[in-house]
Parts: sequence; C-alpha cells; structure tokens
Amino acid sequence: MPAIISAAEITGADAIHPGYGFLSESAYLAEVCEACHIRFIGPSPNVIRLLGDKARARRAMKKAGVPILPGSDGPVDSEEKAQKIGKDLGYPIIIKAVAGGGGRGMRVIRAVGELGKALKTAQREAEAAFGVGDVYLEKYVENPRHVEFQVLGDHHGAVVHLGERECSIQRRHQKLIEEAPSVAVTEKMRRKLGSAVVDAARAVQYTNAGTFEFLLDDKGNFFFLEVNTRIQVEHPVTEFITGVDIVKEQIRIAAGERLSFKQGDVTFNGHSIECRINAEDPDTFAPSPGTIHAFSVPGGPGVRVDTFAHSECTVPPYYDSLIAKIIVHARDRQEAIARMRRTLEMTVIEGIKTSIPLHLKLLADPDFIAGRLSTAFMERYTPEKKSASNGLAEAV
Ligand code: MV4
Repeated sequence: MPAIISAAEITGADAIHPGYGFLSESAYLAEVCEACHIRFIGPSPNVIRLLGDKARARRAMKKAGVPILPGSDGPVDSEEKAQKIGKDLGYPIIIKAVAGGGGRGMRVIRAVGELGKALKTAQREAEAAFGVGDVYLEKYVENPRHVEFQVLGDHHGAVVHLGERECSIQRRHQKLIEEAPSVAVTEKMRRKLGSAVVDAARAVQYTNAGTFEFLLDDKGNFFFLEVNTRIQVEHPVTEFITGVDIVKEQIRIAAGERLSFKQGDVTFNGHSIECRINAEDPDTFAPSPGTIHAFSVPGGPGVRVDTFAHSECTVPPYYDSLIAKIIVHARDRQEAIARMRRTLEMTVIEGIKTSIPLHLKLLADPDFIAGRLSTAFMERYTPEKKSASNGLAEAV
C-alpha cells in the first residue's frame, strides 16, 4: 500500500483503480486513498466493510428482499446453537467464515455427528486465515450453478444492472470459462432478480461496480452468496453483450459523473464466452512459469484478447497464473463456441504450458455444448483425489 500511494503521489495521479487483485476489496486502502486525497475507484470503505462481512451482507440482502438460503441469523458460537440450526435446516449444511468469501474457509456437514468438531476446526481456521474466527451456517445446495449479476451505481442515486454471467466452470474456486448470458436464466428471471439486486444495491448505497453472486439450483431458484466489491476478471463478457465499457463507467462514477445510460437503455446482444489462459499444465494444473518464446493470438470479428504477454516475456512464479483472457462474441452460443475453438486452435504460445488444450477439451464436451453446467463440472477433469474438507477443494 505505501508503495502504491507513493507511486500515485510521485506521478501526480488523482485516482487509483485497484484492479481485481489483493487490494481491490480492501476497505483500508479505500480509506488511505481518501486520507491522501486520491480517489479510490470503487465503493466507499463502509460499503466494502459491510459486504466483506458475509453474515452482515446476508442480513442486508434479506432485508432488501433478495432471496437468501435458510441459515443462521448471524455468527454461531456454540455447538448447541449449531445443532439446533442444523436440526431446523436439515442436513447437509455448510459452515462459512464471516470474513471468508471466494470459497475460503468453508466446510460441508452431512450429519449432526460431524458438527461439533467441524465447528471448532472452522473457527480455528478462520481465525488463522482472516484474524476473525466467526462462522455462520447455511443450508447446503448440491451441484448448483454459479450465476452472478453485474451492477453499477453512481453518486447521484442511479443504479443499473447489466445482466448475469454464468461462471460454473471453475476449479478450486478459480473460474476457467465464463459466459453471458446464462442458458439457465430466462428473460423473466433476469428482470426479476435484476430488479432485486438493483433494489439491494440502492438499499446499501452501493456506488461504482459490483457483482452479486448467486447459486442457481436445478429448479430455477436463486440464492444470494456474496457481493464482490470490485471489477471482476470476467467483466468483458458483460461488456461484449451490453456494449457498456464497465471500467470507463467506474472511472466516470469515481469522478462524480452520472451513469451515462438508464436501465431501459441496456440491451443484451448475442453471446459471449471468456477462456482464462493460465500458465499451467492442462492435465495436472501444476504452475508452468518461464519464458514465452512465441506468442500469437489471432484477431478477427468478435475476438478480444486482454493480456500483458508477448514473445520473449517471462511469466514469474510469484503471482497468479493468469496470462491472458480470450473473449469472443457472436450471435448465439453455438457460434460463440465455434469462434472460441477457432481462436484457441490458431493461438501459439511456446515455452510454457498453458490451459489452452484443456479449454479445447471443455469446448468439445457434450455437456458443455448442451449448456448442462454446474459447479461440479470440473471434477471429471481433475486428476487429484477430493481434498480432506468434505469434497470441497480448498482455495488458496
Ligand atoms: C455454497 C455452496 C453450496 N451451498 N453455499 C463457494 C464460493 C463461495 N462464494 C460460496 N461457495 C459455495 N457456497 C451453500 N449454501 C457451494 C459453494 C461452492 C461454489 C460456489 C460457486 C462456484 C463454485 C463453487 C464450488 C464449490 C462450492
């Protein structure tokens, strides 16, 4: 943080965009920026803090009329209380860290006998990982889809949504393929949940860009998970189908300008898919840092590549393995899949291993092609045994 603030002061920057990395959801960085008279391009520190507490976020959403899963009203601190809630909900249930998010610090409980020990372990792990040991309980949903809504709010009370993204293709809580729209969301569902998230964003005085995450069960029910108070890696699929430059809107909003459009102006055109290209072995998922000796990605209509990579650049071992995002846009999902396959087949990245061969397999999978997706989809492509935490692979 001091290095970033120093860089802003030396260069005379009047605003900082925190991206989607480690500091992007730091209420403290937002506060430090405020104190240094540098605009933080994101929500207010108070909103980041409210939504960073997953139990408070749940309460706020419930109050605003957003569907949440049955669960505890707040943190649960004793085995007796947990047992009572477990009995009311029926098993399986899930223990989540109040300070967690993104899948970190979760535990699935399938029978009352596991509860006492799991509660203590979860509290201890949450304390060690986040410095806050509080945990809460929810009914567990098996093999749901992960669907999220993009919202934008300005400092004049205007809030709009830009529809949803389907993000079910993920491994260890790292998404691999995202698309917009979701094949599981009808226009009616989009309007209904879209208006609920807009109401909720307004209720918490949300400003700038945010993502409301939901589980979608096989009966078409949405359940709120959490709000990400940053721009996300997968925002380009929404930009493609809406034509809205979300990052530009973020900067305009931070500068105090009004949103440049209304909800009624938002239209959804065609279908967009993003493949995350990681520097990793496509079979074992082991990191593959090194020097890229050839780097060539084709362009053409409806193809966008967001990357820092180029021939002879190095991929250091110290950071996230994401080296490029390839995003396509086409008239419909079938055409988007074909366009992505053509683009990946023509892409040349030499010197390191990448996830491109895995993406080509996924794009040829009959379930993927049919849109039969769930958060369990990647289990078939994962070599290692399920982790000790009840089948939920731990996030890093
Ligand atoms: C759940 C769940 C099932 N039931 N909550 C993982 C990320 C975090 N935001 C919440 N997560 C989950 N919460 C209940 N009550 C299943 C997951 C989950 C998951 C969610 C979205 C995308 C991928 C996932 C992979 C495993 C588990």
